[in-house]
Amino acid sequence: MPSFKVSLLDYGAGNVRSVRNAIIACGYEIEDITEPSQIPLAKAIVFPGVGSYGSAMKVLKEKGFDAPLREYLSGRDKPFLGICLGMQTLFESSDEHGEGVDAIPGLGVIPGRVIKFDESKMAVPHIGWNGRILHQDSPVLKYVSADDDVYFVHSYFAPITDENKEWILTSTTYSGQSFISGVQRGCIVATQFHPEKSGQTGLQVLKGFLEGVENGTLDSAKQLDVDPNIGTELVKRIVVALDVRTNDHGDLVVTKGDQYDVRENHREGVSEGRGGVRNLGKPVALAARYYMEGADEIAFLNITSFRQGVVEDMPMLQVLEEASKSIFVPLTVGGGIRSYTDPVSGQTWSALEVANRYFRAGADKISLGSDAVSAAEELIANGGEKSGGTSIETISHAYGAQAVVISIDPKRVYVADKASVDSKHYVVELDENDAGPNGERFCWWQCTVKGGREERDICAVTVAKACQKLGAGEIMLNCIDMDGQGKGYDLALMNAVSGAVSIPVIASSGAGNESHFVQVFEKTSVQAALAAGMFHRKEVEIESCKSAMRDAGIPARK
Ligand code: 1PR
Repeated sequence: MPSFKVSLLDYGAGNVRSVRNAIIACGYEIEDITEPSQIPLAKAIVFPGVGSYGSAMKVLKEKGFDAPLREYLSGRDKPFLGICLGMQTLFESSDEHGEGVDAIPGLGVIPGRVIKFDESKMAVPHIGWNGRILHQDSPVLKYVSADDDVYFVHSYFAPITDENKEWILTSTTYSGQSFISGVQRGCIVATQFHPEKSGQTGLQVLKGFLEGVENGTLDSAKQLDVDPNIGTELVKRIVVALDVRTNDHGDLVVTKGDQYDVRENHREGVSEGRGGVRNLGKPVALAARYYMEGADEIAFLNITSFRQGVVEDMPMLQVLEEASKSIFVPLTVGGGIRSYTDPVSGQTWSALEVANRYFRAGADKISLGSDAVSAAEELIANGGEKSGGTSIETISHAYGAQAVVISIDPKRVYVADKASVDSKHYVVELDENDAGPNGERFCWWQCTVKGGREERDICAVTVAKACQKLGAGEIMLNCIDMDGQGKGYDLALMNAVSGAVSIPVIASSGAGNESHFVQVFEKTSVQAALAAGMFHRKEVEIESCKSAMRDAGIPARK
């Protein structure tokens, strides 16, 4: 039985539920720090950072936590674990929300300034699984092997300098940029990566920290010699999507569309008319299976939430609460996230308030579909001027760009003559084997909303660029034509959008076998590939996709 409770410094802006669940999974109880007076009495403080640097430091100051926290850290003899932003705040300042002299001051425990990745050289944020180079032999890492990848999601990093070198526990490289991915001096430990989202490896890091506190060996780390020529690389992610909706009996089931039609039809033994909603399993159980089988991320999409307010849609929140108790890789949730007015009471919820419910229920990222198209249309109608009021802007300001995924549902519009298309749409010339039904060699991708039920006069590339400008951190790029066909991804679409934005793109729709993952990573610059049907129908194992990727020289998480 552990001899202490973990003091969790939850300043209320982030999804700390996943950190709670991970600490509990390691067998420890939690005491929330709600008063500054609790800080000096804490046996071990865990500070999970979510959101932006500025908001974190502002809240620490407002709650009177900053001074006692500096005092707690001053002797380096009291156990502390900072996570992501919780590591960055240990430094002197950050360029997030203000560069140079306007930089927001941090706790100033570690020399150095946190700066942004160069988005002209790499996709930003740095999202996904990457390695660690060990600079110290620490009890915190005693249960994990040096080549186990861990999960990162951040746009800012702490550079290695002569002044902070002795703090480095681990370093990581991303597109040639080395950065501090873990620090330790004495009992102060912090990681840029998310142990609570790094699967079993992450839980072992937490276990190493907590055990070091328990048996008093935490400050026994020793410096290691580091080969300056070794680096690490961001692996390509496999995301599993679970399209969720209630079936005709009101049960929440995982279903899968065939070009967004989720009802069974003649192909599946239904003689005539429209069959029931395809039922491929229970959301939490299926997600847990994929987690154990090696999914790098899991996305729940509530595909009929455009019909009713998600605020009333408690089942989806319960799915997240349940799933986040036993699934320790990033969970994205989408479907119905936008502002709402209750038709009966007239009460209004902002998109941020709706998103807050999902984050508090355990989501790491939220996905905006229809509302993202509306936000893009509004930006364009305003001549590119941001209003500050869109769901993308308000949610990414509060939680960081990396917490906002845009789900685009486009369909191909084939044309024989490029000049026949309005110049506002991005038209692409197609390979001969990719031509339209009448041999058309050009196409553009028209966006839809409401699950493909309504077409909008805006193309996928325009929406992607606009949403990046509004603060989105990632694009989940579906394609209605390819959805559920098992013939591979729409490579032309993936290249058109990836070439137009600097944020990561997740390829989606159409995967049918291992070769489609190899193909999309070889022929496009997407950072992740999503599949649904082929996994739900147990046609292909996740691990066989990863081994096909490794055989083709494409990095995949173990
Ligand atoms: O518009 O913000 O309420 O979000 C609705 C969300 O639900 C969007 O992410 C939209 O893509 C999704 N959605 C809505 N209707 C459907 C449908 O199928 N009827 N899912 C639907 C679309 C996207 C993936 C899918 C991949 C891979 N599916 O989840 O699984 O395309 O499929 P495959 O590997 O089987 O080919 P809002």
